[in-house]
Formats: sequence, C-alpha cells, structure tokens
Amino acid sequence: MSRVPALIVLTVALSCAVLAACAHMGEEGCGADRDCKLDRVCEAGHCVWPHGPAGAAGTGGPAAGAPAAPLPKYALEPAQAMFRLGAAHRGRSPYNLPVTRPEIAWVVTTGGPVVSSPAVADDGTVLFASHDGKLYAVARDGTTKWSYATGDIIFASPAVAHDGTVYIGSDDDHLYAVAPTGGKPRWIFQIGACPQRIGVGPEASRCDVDAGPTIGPDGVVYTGGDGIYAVNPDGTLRWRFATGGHVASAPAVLADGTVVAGSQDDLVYGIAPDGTKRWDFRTGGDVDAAPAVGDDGTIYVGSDDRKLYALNPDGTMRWAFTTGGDVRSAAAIGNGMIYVGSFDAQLYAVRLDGTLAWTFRSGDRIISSALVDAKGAILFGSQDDRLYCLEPDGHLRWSVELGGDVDSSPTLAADGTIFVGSDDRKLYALRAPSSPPP
Ligand SMILES: [Ca+2]
Ligand SMILES: [Ca+2]
Ligand SMILES: [Ca+2]
Repeated sequence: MSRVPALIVLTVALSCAVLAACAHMGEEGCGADRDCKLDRVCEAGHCVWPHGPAGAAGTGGPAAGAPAAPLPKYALEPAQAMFRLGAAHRGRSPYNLPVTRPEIAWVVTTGGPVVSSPAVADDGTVLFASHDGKLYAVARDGTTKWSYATGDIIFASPAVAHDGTVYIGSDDDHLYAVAPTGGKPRWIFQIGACPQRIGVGPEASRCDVDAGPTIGPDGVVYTGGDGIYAVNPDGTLRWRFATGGHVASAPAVLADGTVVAGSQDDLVYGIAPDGTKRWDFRTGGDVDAAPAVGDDGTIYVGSDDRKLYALNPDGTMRWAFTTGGDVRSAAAIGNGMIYVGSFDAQLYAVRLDGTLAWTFRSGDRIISSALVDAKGAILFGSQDDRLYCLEPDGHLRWSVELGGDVDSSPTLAADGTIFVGSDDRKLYALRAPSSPPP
C-alpha cells in the first residue's frame, strides 16, 4: 500500500479537474467496466460481453496497513446520511412515503447518468454525484449550492459525517473528503496503486472507488477498490485488506465493529476492526451488492449467482434464497421482512426465515436498492424507467415514470420529499401535491 502524500494527490486531481484531460466519459462507449450495463466489460472504449466468467480465486489475507490508532467508541450517534441510511445498510427510513402519487418538484440536470444515490444532510442539503464526475450539493429549493469535480465518472454515493464533511469516491481511484461549504477538499486519499487510474480496461477500474463509502459509528470511513479500506477521519489509512477481486460492494458494519463487504472474487468477507480477517464466505458469482445487517446481526447479501444469502455474524450460512437473476441491489430490512430486487425484474419480499412472502414484477432489471418507510411501504427504481411505491402487502401504491433507468436508490426527507437519480442525467425531487413546500 503506497500512501501518496496528500499534496501531490491533490495537485494531480485538481489538474485533472481543471484541464479535463483525465476525463474519458463520452456518452458513446465507455471509459471503464463500470460504465457498462450488466456483465459487459469496457474494451477499447466499447462495452462488450466477456469471453467467460471471471473466476479469480480468492487471495484474501491481511495486508500491511498503518497501525490502528484508538478511536472513541460510539462517541457519537451513528451517521445516517449515506448509502442505505446507515452503516448497517438497512435502508429503513424513519419517515413516511407519500400516500398519493408525487409530482416532480424540481430536477437538477447534470452532464451524465445519475446512478449515485442521494444523501440528505442535517440542514436538508441534498448531496449526490453523476457520471459527469462531479459531486453536487443542492439546496432544498433545488438550487445548486456548489459542485466539486473529480477526475473520472462517479458511481458511488456521498456520505455525510457529523461535522458536515462529505465523503465521495470516484472512478479516478480517489476517496475525497469535501467541506460542506464551498466544496473544497479537506483531503484526498488514493485507493490502491493501480498503474492506470483513468480510462479503459480492467486495470483502470480495479481501484475504482465505487463502494459506499460507509461511515462507521466511530467515524472511520470504509470503502473498496483493490481491497477493503478503512480510512481515518483525518484522511490517513487505518487499514487495507487485500481481496482477489475488485470491491464494488459498500462495506457494512456489525454491532461488534466487524466490517462486511463483498468482492468480485465471489467472496463475502468479515474483517475485524484491526483489519484482520475473521471469516469469508464463498458465493457462486461476483458479490457487487452491498451487505445489509438485520437487527439480530444476520447479514443479508446478494450475488451474481442469483441468490440472496443470509449469513450468521460468524460468516456461516443461515439460508439462501434463489431469484431469477443477478442480485446487485442491497437488501432493505424492515417490517419483519427482507426486500431485494433482482435482474429478473422482480422485487422479492422474503421473511426472516428465508421463505417467500410475495413478489412484485417491474418491467426490467432492478439494481436500485429499496427503501422501507416507517409504516412498511417500499420504494425502489427499475430499469423500466419507473420509480415504484408498494404497500406493505406488495400491492402497487403508485409509480412515476422518469426519463431513463432508475439504478439510483431513492431516499426520503422528513417532509416526504423523495430524491432519486436516473440515467437521463437528472436528479429528481418528487413531492406529493398535498405536501407543503419545504
Ligand atoms: Ca479507475
Ligand atoms: Ca467473480
Ligand atoms: Ca430503461
């Protein structure tokens, strides 16, 4: 693990942003595998099907990292403004979804698809990112407060720390800590030492920072790249755990501090707070879905082998539930149920014992992770370009058609406003007509 001095990294990144010389993100073709839908990979600027499944063997093992400095344990309430609404990734909102079909209150149009899932800060500011490489901060009325340009496209979702610092990962292989005012970087941390940070081919995407980031209860920032990373709030490396494949899965944190993340080496890893491996669990495909942790510590995680797994906190399997397609979306946990979308276009409601309660069929693949509201209603997007709201029993409450795939996971503000991104380059704010303006 090479720790490049922050000043050098900052200079390089800012040069990229200013000159736009590092950006390869045209609407046609691709700049990295992550630009490509499904399992296609980016070769010579075009999305193509690989010749066979990438079955890289796991080479997991603790890697040399900085010694872990002691941090105050649970000194603060866990942060909530991040992907899946917390480090347990339950996707459970304390607020209520609109009872009637919401209307579009405003949109922010960016320069690329918005796959990133928005986060709402304490002051109501909406943070999200776009394939145009920028992190955006938008006020409650829809006006853009600031944006911050990274050096490549962004799939990741922002996470907001207690002091307002916004963390975002970019396919330029860096994790950024951006100040809440003015969008200036507090620090920039390079993930891995991939020889090609930006551009085409597997080497350019292996160190992409497209997982999370996740803020642990102690403020440590967890993300992925060519392994699983723990970064201290001051921007220094806490530890790195090497994996046998790219980590695109946002790490989740168990109550005892165990960090759980999946990898394209087909394994789910449980990593102790000191960065050493506690266990791993082998699935039959890439694990690009973020794990979610139930109230009893059960870990729910999907795999490209079409299954949703329930693992005990020690990494042993409790059950596996088979869907009809790849499971890339994170499971939502609420109302005594597990909700997960699949590439077979269905959202599954699975009981805690692994039996099926019901399914809802959308018109295309589901990558978007569902949100469960305070009363058990469910919200998710589909590649049929719709955002769906379901009653707790699985019946449709309403749906809204947007302008492109909805791979972004929607989030919900206290006033009932929904925020979600779409491949039509827009971030949407949706609000029921009866709701008062913010
Ligand atoms: Ca990259
Ligand atoms: Ca694999
Ligand atoms: Ca579509």
